[in-house]
Amino acid sequence: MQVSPFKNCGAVVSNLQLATMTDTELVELRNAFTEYGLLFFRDQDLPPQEHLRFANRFGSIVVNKFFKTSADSPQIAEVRKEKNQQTNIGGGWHTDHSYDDIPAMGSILVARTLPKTGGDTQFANLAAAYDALPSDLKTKIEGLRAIHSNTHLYGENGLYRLTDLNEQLGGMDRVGDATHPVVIKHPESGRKVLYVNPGHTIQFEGWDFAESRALLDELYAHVTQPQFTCSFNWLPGSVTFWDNRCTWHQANNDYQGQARLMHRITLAGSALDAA
Ligand SMILES: O=C(O)CCC(=O)C(=O)O
Ligand SMILES: [Fe+2]
Repeated sequence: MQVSPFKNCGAVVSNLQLATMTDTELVELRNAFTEYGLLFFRDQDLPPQEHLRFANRFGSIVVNKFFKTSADSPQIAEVRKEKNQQTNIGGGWHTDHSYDDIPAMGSILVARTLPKTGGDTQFANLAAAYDALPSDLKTKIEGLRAIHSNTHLYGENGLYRLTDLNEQLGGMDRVGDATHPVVIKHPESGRKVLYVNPGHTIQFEGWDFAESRALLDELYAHVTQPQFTCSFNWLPGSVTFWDNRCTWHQANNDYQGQARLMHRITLAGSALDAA
């Protein structure tokens, strides 16, 4: 198994087949996951049952409350865009399930149907972004907590409900909020990480909306600089495994008229403590 840093975030793991890896390789993979928080794999043979088996070897599965699940398994979420559909899932920067009290640890995404071109996924490295924050911003956000929600996306009249993605979504009654520290101590690496994201963070606890908006926008402008982000181009057999506590991602929606289907399994995490 070989682990090579990828652009500005994450690493490519080669010489490893996820479906047949040994327990020793699994330990190495855990270490790489803790170090990089974002791993890319090529040329994998990972049919749904092997996708599930890999997920269960690594952690315990948690099911998304809103996405349709695959006919292969109720534990596999479909990230689907039909040929005639305009809106895609995850088209803006976010991290998965930050609206839960105990957010998901990671997500394992497997390519099933890809457009001829386009449909890359972009990632951001929130540990590196935190480290590089100007010290006055670090001081400003120390000790803050933020409210994360899904109501504005998946609730009645939520953003996604007003698009042609709605047919693929359920769980309108399962919306809710959670609060988390703005700077968390990563549960495994111990690193300080900026834990707010454009998709789900709505405001800082105890702050008004406009004040929150201004600081969130400042933080987001910092994170989305090229030195903290990268783009991954999917090929048949590609798999990506990201840590939701220290990355953001967004799926490019630049392949109108073509279908794209990904299978996602999400792994359960632990409560997040302030750094
Ligand atoms: O389709 C993608 O590339 C990513 C979509 C997404 O946000 C997810 O699977 O969590
Ligand atoms: Fe996502």
